[in-house]
Amino acid sequence: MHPTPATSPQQPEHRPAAAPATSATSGTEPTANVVEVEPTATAQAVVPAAVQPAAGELARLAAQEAGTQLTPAPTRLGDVVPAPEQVRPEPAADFTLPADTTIRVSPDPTARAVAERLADLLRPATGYPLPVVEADHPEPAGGLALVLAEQPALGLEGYQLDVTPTGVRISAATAAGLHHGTQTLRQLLPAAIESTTPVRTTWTLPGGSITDRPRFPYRGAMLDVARHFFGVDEVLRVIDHLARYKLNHLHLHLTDDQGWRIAVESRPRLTTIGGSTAVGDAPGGWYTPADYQRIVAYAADRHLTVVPEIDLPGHTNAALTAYPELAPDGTTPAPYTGTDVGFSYVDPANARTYEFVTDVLEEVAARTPGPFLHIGGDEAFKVKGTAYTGFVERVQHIVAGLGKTVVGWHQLAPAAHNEGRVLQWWGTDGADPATADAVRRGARLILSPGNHAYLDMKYAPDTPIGHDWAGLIDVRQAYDWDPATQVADVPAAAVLGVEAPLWTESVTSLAEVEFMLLPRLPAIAELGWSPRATHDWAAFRARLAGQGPRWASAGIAFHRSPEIPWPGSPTDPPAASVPTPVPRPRDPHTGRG
Ligand code: TNX
Repeated sequence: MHPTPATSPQQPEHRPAAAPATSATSGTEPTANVVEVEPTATAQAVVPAAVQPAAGELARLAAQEAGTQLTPAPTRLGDVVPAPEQVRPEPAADFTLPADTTIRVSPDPTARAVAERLADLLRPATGYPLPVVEADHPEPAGGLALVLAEQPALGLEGYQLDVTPTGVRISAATAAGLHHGTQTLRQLLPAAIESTTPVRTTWTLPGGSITDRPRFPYRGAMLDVARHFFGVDEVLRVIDHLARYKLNHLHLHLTDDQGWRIAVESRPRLTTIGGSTAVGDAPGGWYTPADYQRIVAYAADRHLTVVPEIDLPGHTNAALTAYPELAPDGTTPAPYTGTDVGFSYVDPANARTYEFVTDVLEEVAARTPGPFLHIGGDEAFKVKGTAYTGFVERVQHIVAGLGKTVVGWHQLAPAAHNEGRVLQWWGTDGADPATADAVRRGARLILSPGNHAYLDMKYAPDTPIGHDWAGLIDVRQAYDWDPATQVADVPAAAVLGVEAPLWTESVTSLAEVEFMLLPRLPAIAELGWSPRATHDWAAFRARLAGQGPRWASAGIAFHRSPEIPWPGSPTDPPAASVPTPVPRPRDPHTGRG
């Protein structure tokens, strides 16, 4: 590792000058980890076109190991995660991309942007030029067509994909639908399509039609950038992973006791002081307005909405180190780099607290194009009863005044209803009368049950990072639940969707993020997208297995769960005994290695 100045072009986000950047600088290292995959028996790797950015030690190991041991099978039309609503294979209708493939697209800027993104995805591995051409009535004509057209049955995010001997056509009523269709197209190509360098192979798609649309409108993942800070480039890579599985929201947990990560121009010390720390001895850091804008824009290009969280009234030690006048006793607390929760809070009885909250939320709202502002509300153990509900009601009111929809952890439930408010359920026993009551009063729910969707839980007792307070979560545990019936006395109609949170007390690098996300994130994504009728563990694990070679091709670290039949020759050792590239163990309390 080498220290990276905060002004390095690859690190536009701010880091405190004194803190040597370690884990988060991994994206800047030159590397020799170009993935050499054997995509099919006939494929040959071509000389790498460019040096690729490193994804860290873990990713290197994962790519090397999985790339050599996972032999992808030919892709069938139904081999898509999340499972599409309808799949109609036509075995005689396979189509092979010619080297002169053109992407024809309806003359609409948002559709064109989807076509450009598709070309960006397909160019590295194919090495084809893939020009994008607008046409009033795009036809595949021996290539690819993206057609924007009225199709009420497909809704806001659905698409239709047809592979015929004359090409591939994706049609949708919205650019979001076209985008999801391109993610399906990507999965229908051989796994080597994920290679970052050209691969010589036959780019054949299985023939037939897919008609698809999501079960729930909200499908998200959360990244905690407060306990450990992740730079812009790392967040962008996480966005790529979310987009693959048709998620449409990225929730950023931007503030906590250990660090404040978003610049607020009217309260500069929040970041210069509050942003300088993280768990253990890890470097701090924060996003400038331009950094945050880059994240929001990159997400929007992939049809993801950013949901910023400013956690209040608890989880505020970092804010209090910067603005101690908000602390209940007015004294400056020591910076906190441990992993306890529930001790800090802004004073709900102090008028300046609400000025502070207004200043912060106003700026964050102004920079956030999406409709949601997340105000946390969890584990404020020292703000009880009406002090807590009164605080929440005032903050909900501030959010509404900014034209945003309030989201908060389900501890918000006892507070009065506020038009449109959304509670994020993270319980583990599926019953909570206060939440059910809030739903009766009009709240909608995002489901993140701790014992299924918490991606900071360990996979198994020997998983070297992560927690186990909500249990161990391997892939089946992540997959085997139903958002429509998860919380007692909450009707399916009140469920907005699902979200997989990744808390990062023990997660210190991009490779560790990927290791915890994959392969569980696709399980949660499938619960949010696919019709319940497709829910079937045996079928899911077989489809998920096909994603392994794709991650390997792309150099993405993942956990080789023994529950999944990762492809490989019969002589390979069983997955459980394959040495899995795992993060080194850490002290669960300090987060230190
Ligand atoms: C609980 S879940 C928290 C977080 C921790 C997490 C660790 C929730 C709303 N609060 O502060 O990081 O557990 O699993």
